[in-house]
Amino acid sequence: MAEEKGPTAPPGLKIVVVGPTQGGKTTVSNYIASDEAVDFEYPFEYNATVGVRILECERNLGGPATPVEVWDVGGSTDYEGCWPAIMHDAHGVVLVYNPEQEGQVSESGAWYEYFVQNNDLPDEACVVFAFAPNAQRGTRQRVSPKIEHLNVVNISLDDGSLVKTQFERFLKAAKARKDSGGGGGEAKGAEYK
Ligand SMILES: Nc1nc2c(ncn2[C@@H]2O[C@H](COP(=O)(O)OP(=O)(O)OP(=O)(O)O)[C@@H](O)[C@H]2O)c(=O)[nH]1
Ligand SMILES: [Mg+2]
Repeated sequence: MAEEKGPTAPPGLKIVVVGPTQGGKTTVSNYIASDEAVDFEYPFEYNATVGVRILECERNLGGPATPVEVWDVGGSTDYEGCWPAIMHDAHGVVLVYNPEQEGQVSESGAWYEYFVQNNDLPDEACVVFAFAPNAQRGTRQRVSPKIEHLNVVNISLDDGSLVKTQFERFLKAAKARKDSGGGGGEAKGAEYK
């Protein structure tokens, strides 16, 4: 029989993937939530995400496997009304934009302000993937001055494994923050002893 539990924090991590429309959020989300050593897809068909999709996976971050929810948010501002609910209890934000699209470079700053700063998340709770699908490795990509102090990782379609490594490192840090009772999620502003 299930043991009755006290009001403890849920065991998992909630990660919200945001950024301008067609920046590559769904592409990156599918990749980071997959358990297979898949690579980014060829050929590619774009379908706008309506509202939000939630992908569930488990990751070994030390100790028992950690359940991870990846919330892939549609980039259209039509769903803006849902954003506060989407951000509720989030432990981290993955910001994805296409650095070869001028509009997306400046928009990425606004996404950071809304989803990270306005939610009182620390900058460490945000990783940025600048996704230029067909860029040559080593190409210097454009970054908005508002987010250049963050961990900005340049990726192309050849960089699937780099995304996985960076995401795992990001999750480990998010788990450490959560376990120590700080930096977002249900632990925000609370003191756990
Ligand atoms: N996986 C993949 N992505 C590509 C390819 N070619 C282009 N892309 C990029 O992927 C982008 C859109 O993909 P999505 O991941 O669906 O974009 P999104 O950010 O989820 O878009 P919304 O859901 O509308 O907010 C395209 O606009 C291209 O920049 C390709 O061959 N494979
Ligand atoms: Mg999408």
